[in-house]
Amino acid sequence: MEQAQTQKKRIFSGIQPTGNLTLGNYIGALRNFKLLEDEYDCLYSIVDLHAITVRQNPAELRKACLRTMSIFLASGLDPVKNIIYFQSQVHDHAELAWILDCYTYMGELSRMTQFKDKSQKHADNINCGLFAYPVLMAADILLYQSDLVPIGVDQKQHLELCRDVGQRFNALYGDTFVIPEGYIPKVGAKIMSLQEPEKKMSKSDPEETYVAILDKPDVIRKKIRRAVTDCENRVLFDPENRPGVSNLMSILSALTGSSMDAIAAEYDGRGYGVFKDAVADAVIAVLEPIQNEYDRIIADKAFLQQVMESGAERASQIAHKTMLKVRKKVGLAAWKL
Ligand code: ATP
Ligand code: LTN
Repeated sequence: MEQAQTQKKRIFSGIQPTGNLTLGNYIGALRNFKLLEDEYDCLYSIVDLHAITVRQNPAELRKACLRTMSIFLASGLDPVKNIIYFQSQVHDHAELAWILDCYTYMGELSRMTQFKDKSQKHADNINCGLFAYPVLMAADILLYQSDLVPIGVDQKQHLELCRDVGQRFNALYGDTFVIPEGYIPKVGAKIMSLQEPEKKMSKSDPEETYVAILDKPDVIRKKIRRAVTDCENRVLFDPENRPGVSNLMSILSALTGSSMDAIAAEYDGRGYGVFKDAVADAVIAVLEPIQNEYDRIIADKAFLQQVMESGAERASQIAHKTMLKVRKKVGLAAWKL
């Protein structure tokens, strides 16, 4: 008798459909999704419930959801190998988040740096969803019994919280959830703003601070040429003292695989103009093919609809199993799922 095939490990990650996806999202998260699709069982979600923790224009949000899904597909993710879907179309996310809210402490959530940052940015709308955002993220991950979570370094604190809540639940009720590990890239886990290189590149900041995945080549070149560096004209990796040039070196290294030493050896002494053009060339070489695919995919609404429906259905099947287990453990009616 042939042995049953061993189950592949599972991956879950999510990206918010807010604004334009950036080069930071691509290097820190999206391109790793593709690298992992053969070795793992992967779910990639467009986390629209997370997006509404800050005010969104409804029509714009719906479009951004489709744009984000099209970018996932254009970057090469296979919708058969991977489950690609909208978070809000699998109701179990919200249900598990509510249950886990009851196992998460106010003190834990008050310490989250993203909550502190976003409360400052949106001082007129510090809502409960923004506060409980990391619990919904924990629910996303735990719902699928995920082993690995590809993220940029800014999400490390949220992943720690997810592990803590999962472990707390397991300790109370016996093994229920797989406790996940993060998958954070060695280079490019935190791409910085082009204008304020001490800050993370973020899609909700002004246009000139980021390269969007969909920026056309001339715009990419212009933005990189205008990126803040310093007046020393040296191409040396030193994030503390030369954050701007070090950020550009990280981008080049992440996209070409060259080491920082090799980049310094090639470009130091040749001036920032030559170096910035090389960075722009590397970014364009990676993004242009994605943009061409994107134009084709975003126009194919029937295909998008089919990916969306089958993704939600496949995700729901896995999610339901966990929910049944969780409902039994906490004492909720569990026979009607
Ligand atoms: P926002 O600015 O709207 O808060 P964001 O740009 O941080 O959003 P998310 O949707 O929250 O984007 O993040 C999606 C993924 O991209 C996460 O895994 C996150 O860690 C990663 N990521 C985001 N920005 C960067 C960055 N500058 N460098 C590396 N990874 C990043
Ligand atoms: N919180 C993440 C997006 C996100 C996520 C997830 C990432 C929501 N759920 C689950 C990994 C796994 C962010 O703001 N970048």
